[in-house]
Amino acid sequence: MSEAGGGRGSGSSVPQRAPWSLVAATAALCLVSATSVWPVGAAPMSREEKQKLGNQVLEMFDHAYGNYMEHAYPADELMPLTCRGRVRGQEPSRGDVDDALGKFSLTLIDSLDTLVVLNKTKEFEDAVRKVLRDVNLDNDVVVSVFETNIRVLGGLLGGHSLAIMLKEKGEYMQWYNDELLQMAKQLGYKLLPAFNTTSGLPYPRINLKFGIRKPEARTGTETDTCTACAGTLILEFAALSRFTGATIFEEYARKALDFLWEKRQRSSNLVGVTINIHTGDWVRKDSGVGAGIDSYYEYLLKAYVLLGDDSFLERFNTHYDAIMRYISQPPLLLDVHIHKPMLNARTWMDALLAFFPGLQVLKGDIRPAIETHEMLYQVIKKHNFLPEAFTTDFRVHWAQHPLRPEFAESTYFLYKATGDPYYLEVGKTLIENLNKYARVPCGFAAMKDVRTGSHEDRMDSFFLAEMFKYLYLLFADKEDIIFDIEDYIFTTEAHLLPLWLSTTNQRVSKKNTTSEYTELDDSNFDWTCPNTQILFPNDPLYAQSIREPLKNVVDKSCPRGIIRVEESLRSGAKPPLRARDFMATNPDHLEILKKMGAASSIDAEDGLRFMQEMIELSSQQQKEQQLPPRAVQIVSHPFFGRVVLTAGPAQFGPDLSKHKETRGFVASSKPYNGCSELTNPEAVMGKIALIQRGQCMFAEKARNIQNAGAIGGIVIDDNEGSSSDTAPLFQMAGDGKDTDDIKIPMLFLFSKEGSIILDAIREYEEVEVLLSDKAKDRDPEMENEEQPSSENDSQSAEQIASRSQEIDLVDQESPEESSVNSHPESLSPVDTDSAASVSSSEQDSNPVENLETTSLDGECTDLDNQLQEQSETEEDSNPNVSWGQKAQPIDSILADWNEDIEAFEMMDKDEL
Ligand code: DMJ
Repeated sequence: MSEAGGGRGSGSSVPQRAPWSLVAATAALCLVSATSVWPVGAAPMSREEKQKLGNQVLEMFDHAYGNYMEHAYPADELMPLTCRGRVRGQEPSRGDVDDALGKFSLTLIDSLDTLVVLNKTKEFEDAVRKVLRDVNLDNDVVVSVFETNIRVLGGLLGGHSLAIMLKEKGEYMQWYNDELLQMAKQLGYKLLPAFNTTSGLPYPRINLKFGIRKPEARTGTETDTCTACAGTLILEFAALSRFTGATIFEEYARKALDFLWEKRQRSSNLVGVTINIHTGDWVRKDSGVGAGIDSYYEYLLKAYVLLGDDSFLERFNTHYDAIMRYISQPPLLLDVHIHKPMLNARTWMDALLAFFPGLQVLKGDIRPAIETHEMLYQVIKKHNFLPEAFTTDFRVHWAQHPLRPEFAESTYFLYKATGDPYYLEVGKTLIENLNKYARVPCGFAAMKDVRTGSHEDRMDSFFLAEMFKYLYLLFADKEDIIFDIEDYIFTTEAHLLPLWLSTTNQRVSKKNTTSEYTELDDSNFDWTCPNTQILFPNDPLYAQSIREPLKNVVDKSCPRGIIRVEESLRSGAKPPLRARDFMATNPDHLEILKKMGAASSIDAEDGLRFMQEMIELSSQQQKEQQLPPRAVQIVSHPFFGRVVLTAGPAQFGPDLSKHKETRGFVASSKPYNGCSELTNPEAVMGKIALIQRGQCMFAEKARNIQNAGAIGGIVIDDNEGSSSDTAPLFQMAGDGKDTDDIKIPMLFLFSKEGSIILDAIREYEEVEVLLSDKAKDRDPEMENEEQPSSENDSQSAEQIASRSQEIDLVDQESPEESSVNSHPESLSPVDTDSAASVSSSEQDSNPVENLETTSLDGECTDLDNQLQEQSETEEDSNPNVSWGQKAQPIDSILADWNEDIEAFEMMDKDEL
């Protein structure tokens, strides 16, 4: 028995499965049985190929983990472009996303159980020793309760679970005496003050040292939290209780879940995205399965699997029924309003929902899982990664991609459920894309913009906790893993908790809520495991037959609500007026508008959608005035195209999306500000000139370097520390005059990105770059090279990074000679080029609308025409046809919809 209490300590005997664990076993059965019986028909992947891919995953993990340990540890995360650790307070704040960083070596803790899954037992043992030796959980830092729970508490518990497994096997971890569990318990107690609310819902943040609400804590005034933030605790907290015997953790997590359940919207059985932790009122009443809610649903089902408590399954099934009724519009999953669940609340989806097909597999509902997964895969095939948000017509809505693992997770579970080798091919594509587009000499860098292929200086800890686990397991056979993965459940961060916890320390009192579930529809259970036999009715091509119609869904899609429009066409109903077609001069349109919101709910639905579309259309039109971001790709040794920097466009000079990219070596101009005739034309002739921002207009700089024979220019920001990670996209304005004479492309880099180039020049002298609208495939030379052994490259990158810290910028001469003046206070009082505009695309706070509009409209002409014809025919035959019976004045309709409109506007502003 461990010191911590009655939990299963390291000396316990082999765990027994709980009687109810048939449930988990059954779910597991769903996952494994299909694998072994997959019939001939699909092209299987050979064992050799699977092993090759598994080894590739191992090598990639080594590259990510090795670089973190070498260049970032003990910092929380690696910054893979500058090859150093991200230490909170030492980098410009990124807002909420930094709340995961608690100065507790986050990536190391999050990676612990991945090491064991990947068979790196020795490294695991070393890592555990480092955690015990170095990690301090008592820092004066305000952290997210949710992130700390899933990543750190979950990481420690996953590490403990596998440490005791290894100890029991008798070879490794023989010295281990529940030390990780003790740390987990210490952390658990640190999180408990967050639950000090009347509702039992936790505050979103807590100070690790000072808790909450004390002046030193600097937190505790928040009133809202997200549903997932309050509803994603039960697995870790219950595991902590059951491992240690201290029931308080499980009790608190249950209480929060009970409260959320009570607050569900009773008519729709849906929950909103954010809730007031004091009053329990829904603050955001939109509801989906992605950002803000996702893991609440996941934890209800998994709590049932781990704890065997029927009430969790009943709640999950009730919610699932509502999700399938309102949110699921296969293959799409679209947010709706909790009070008006027939109304879509958005016309875009976020990347976090990619976990949902995996959850549907656990539920046993395979068909929609296959459909949604296939749709997501089509989006990935178009953009190489899943953008943070994309519209229902599959345009990029928010172009970032922080190497999220959800799609890999669903791919793994779908493979386990279907055994279809197609999913192995999907995994192979994910591996290829990661190596091709995200791999940098010092790790893997998040994508700043999937359209340009530019990078961001971040490698989130979940990349190691989740991505490598799921990818490795996808290709692994049972014998490739040193323990039975079926004995564990994955938390939302893919940490492993043993199923035997269900029968350990069950002393927590459970609320008897049976009577609350009377509305449950039994048909829910038709889909649960083990019904995969029915789902795969002797048809080896079942999964393929579900995917096939979706193969071209991305390229051939029609904007918004495809399915509902088609349905209305089929049923002979009049097609709704779409905002993009609306003309204020068309009397028919005005008539339709007047009638919207009248008695029938269809009219109201159309009206609300119309308003929503209008708002989106207008914000889209505003965004379309903005130029999209550009890319500066370093193509010379040792980068070979692997580092892609986000660059701001110029409102003058050639448009890089229409012209061929410009490739050339870089040279600093003299004077470095480029504000007068260059004194070193021989140095910049035929090259891409580097110029510092400030002192004159951008167009003037462009003319000066062009006159000196430069083929392009890169303006580097003189505001020290500025970075595309934290600043909105910047575009360089012209000088208000005719700029047609400027024939060379000009791009803008913030200081951090600029210093990567300047440091590369110091290191390698000859630095060649590509200026383009989108990163190009890396050099074939690079492909022939070994995968970066990391050593040379990362050493160089490290040197560059440390060099960049050392730059002491004193005058305005060439950086090669002296350095760059980057002190903001030394700016000339007339910083004329600061007249440049800042793009409103502000990626960090507002999604960027994709400007590559493709030819979607053209592709949809047929359907549009059909709709138009149908509409005309009906109008001809029945000129009095009306969509609503009781017309309301537009003002009153608008008043009715006011709340929804505000919600739409808010949603548009919200970050994921
Ligand atoms: C992970 O930290 C967890 O999976 C969480 O539930 C939400 N998503 C991130 C990774 O995208």
